[in-house]
Amino acid sequence: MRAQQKSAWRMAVLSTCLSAAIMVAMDGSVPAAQAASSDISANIAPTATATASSEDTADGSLASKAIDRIVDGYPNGGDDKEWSLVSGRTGWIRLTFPAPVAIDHVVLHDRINLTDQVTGSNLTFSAGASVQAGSLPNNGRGKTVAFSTRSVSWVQLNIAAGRASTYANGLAEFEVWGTTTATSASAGSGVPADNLPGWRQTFVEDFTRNAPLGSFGSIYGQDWRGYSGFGDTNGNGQYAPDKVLSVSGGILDYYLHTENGQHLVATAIPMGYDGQTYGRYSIRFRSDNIDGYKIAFLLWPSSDNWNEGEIDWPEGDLAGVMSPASALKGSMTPQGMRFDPPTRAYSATDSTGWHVATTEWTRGLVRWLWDGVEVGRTTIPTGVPTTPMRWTLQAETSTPQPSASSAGHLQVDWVTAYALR
Ligand SMILES: [Ca+2]
Ligand SMILES: [Ca+2]
Ligand SMILES: [Ca+2]
Repeated sequence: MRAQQKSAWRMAVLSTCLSAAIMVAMDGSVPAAQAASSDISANIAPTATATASSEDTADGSLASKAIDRIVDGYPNGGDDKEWSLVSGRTGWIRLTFPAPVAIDHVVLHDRINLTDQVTGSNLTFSAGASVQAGSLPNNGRGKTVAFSTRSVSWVQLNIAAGRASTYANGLAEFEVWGTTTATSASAGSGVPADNLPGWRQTFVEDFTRNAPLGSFGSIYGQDWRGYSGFGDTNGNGQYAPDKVLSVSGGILDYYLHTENGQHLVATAIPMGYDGQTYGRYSIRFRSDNIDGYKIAFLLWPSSDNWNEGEIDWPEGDLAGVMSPASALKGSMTPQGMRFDPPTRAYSATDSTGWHVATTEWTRGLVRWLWDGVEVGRTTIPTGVPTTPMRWTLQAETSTPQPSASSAGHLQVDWVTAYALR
């Protein structure tokens, strides 16, 4: 799962920093926005008003902090990232929407500290039967509570019990999932060309400028071209962007192949080496079946300090199923990093067809989507990276290494990135 050799990163940084022209938001070649609108599933809780039976105003643990999109709190990231009762195990929090919304599940995150824990709860609604929510994972891992779709103006969590050590119950975060209409967002297969609920689009590339082999760096920028002239993670491939990367017909093409006994690979860096903290990253791509090659698209610490974490998605052999993972911030040992979630998840389909893979990285939570459907999410809020990371589209050799005759194309239709509003 480890995606890079330290020495490789050092060389990459040294070779590109001096000439780094930071890719600014919204590349000038953005095509006209699609006129289409579409219904998408989203966490709409932040559009609500939160009220509660009590809230700890002295510590800033307000009801509104349960819908600030941050899964954090005492003692990790501060009391002002969570909602807490003034004291006690029982109470309620209600989210009231400005207009009725159709919802079908919530995701509840307990306060992340291990002293306070909700052990009994239920949901009530402005319309429709109540739903048991039970106990919540003590560390703040999200608990999904699904129910039949209902149109409501408010939803309320009623906390009925807490573990014995509880001083004050509450929530790190209260997600409410429903459909919302987003103009020109992810409609069909076209490149998204607008903001999404809760997200501000900061980068988009649809590959509308042709770039023959050898010219990708001069046309799209040296940062985009990525590393050159040294070995890939397992040492069997060599980064040779000028023999691998080209653009035609609106598609970025990775031609993975062997020349003179050398397996040739490439890594594209869409947004430059500085990266950003938190974000939503989508890529539409497909691949031929190419034995011995894989992709590891990932977010990597801008500092190159692996101990800050690593977020991989999609990762897998070409063109197999894809799997996500997040290295736990601060988990470095001589054996490497620990990864979350503890159980591997996989995409529902392989990558021979066109698919959209999305990473959604917020404070305390990473979610991974395949064609808009959640494949997995992190389970340890305190392990989620909190420092800037760069988006890295890495194609490399796998194990066992390719034969000299193995060759094929990895194609990228578009990429886009967003920042938290
Ligand atoms: Ca929060
Ligand atoms: Ca807890
Ligand atoms: Ca395109």
